[in-house]
Amino acid sequence: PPKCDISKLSYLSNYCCQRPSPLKCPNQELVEQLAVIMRFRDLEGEAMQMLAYEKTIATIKAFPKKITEDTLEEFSKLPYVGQKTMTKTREFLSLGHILETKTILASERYESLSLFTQVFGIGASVARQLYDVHGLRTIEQLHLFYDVDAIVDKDEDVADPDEPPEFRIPHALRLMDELNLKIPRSEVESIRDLVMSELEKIEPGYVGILVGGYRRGKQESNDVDIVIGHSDPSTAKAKITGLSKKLTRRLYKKGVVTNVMHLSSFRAPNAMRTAHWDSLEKALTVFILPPNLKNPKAPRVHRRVDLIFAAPQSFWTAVVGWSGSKMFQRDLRRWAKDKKMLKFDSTGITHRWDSKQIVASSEEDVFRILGLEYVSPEWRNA
Ligand code: DGT
Ligand code: MG
Repeated sequence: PPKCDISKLSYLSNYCCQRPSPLKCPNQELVEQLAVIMRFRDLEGEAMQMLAYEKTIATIKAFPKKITEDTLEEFSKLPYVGQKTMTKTREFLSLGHILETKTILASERYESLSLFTQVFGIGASVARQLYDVHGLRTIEQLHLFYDVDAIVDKDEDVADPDEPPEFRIPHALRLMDELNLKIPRSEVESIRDLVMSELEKIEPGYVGILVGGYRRGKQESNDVDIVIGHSDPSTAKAKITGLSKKLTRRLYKKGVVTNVMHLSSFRAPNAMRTAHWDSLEKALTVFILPPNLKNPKAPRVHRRVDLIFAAPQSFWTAVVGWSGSKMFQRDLRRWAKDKKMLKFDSTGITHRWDSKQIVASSEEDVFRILGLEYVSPEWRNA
């Protein structure tokens, strides 16, 4: 992706999409302490409070100065930095930690709820139910509760040779330790190469861009996100439609895809992610790479891989949307709505008054249409 001129961005803006947000900021430790409180609010279902923390944290990520007694005054004037944040920041400066964070980290409730929500398919409200109603505390107890061994084995008996089995909570529990391992950049690239070579066999001309945290420069990712398009604009739409199913079936037959958790071209009401923000065709899958011929003893690990299929008129908005971060994308929407009377999501940019689409021809074009300075992915870590 092209580089950007960060002197044209400002950490004072109310919108993440106008601020330069690096992967690691000078106040990373404070960010991590506040993130525990944010996470706890999320686990408790306190959406507004969680969002308030998300906004404050995003502001701090773009503040280029180390917060000290000398810079505290300037810090206090930043957007979304209020009295509560100032109290906690002062605690952090004098104690080296935030008192509430310490209490949360020591609580059994936080420990169990965060553990439970690491399982794909278990969101905060189910986790609270497991904790409050069923009295569960540990992963071993979840295994018994969901009858993991019986259900997964039964599934294997009835497996359809053409369709990858749906990834459900018992599968997620069985693979939890593997799926929690971080993915190095080299493996992210191997997964992309494998997907592209399989697409090439279906039909030449497909293009794929690695998005998500990888594109923002993360050394280790939690999953792999790939936006897939086709280079021939006149036939691309037809070549993308239905591709998620075609591709995942092929990869399943090869033993690369082991499960899918969501396969669709529309919003799925019961999707395992909390929200699907666009109407792009996508396949949320579990992969396992074939044995490495150079290193046959290397452990093979199941990985979460999201494949997003975009027709030409959606391609660049899909790349921007799926490159994240979540807060960066959120503020692109907010900016488009508040300032431009436009609607932005990964599917495209449209006029609010007549839903007419404005098609972007590059990533920079997306920013130009929205009336924003271009921000390159490594500065989108809001
Ligand atoms: P990680 O945890 O290392 O995978 O970090 P990210 O930033 O890659 O996070 P991830 O994979 O959850 O999501 C990638 C980006 O895509 C994220 O910044 C926001 C966006 N995103 C995630 N889920 C959806 C979705 O359902 N629809 C749309 N439009 N965007 C999504
Ligand atoms: Mg990702």
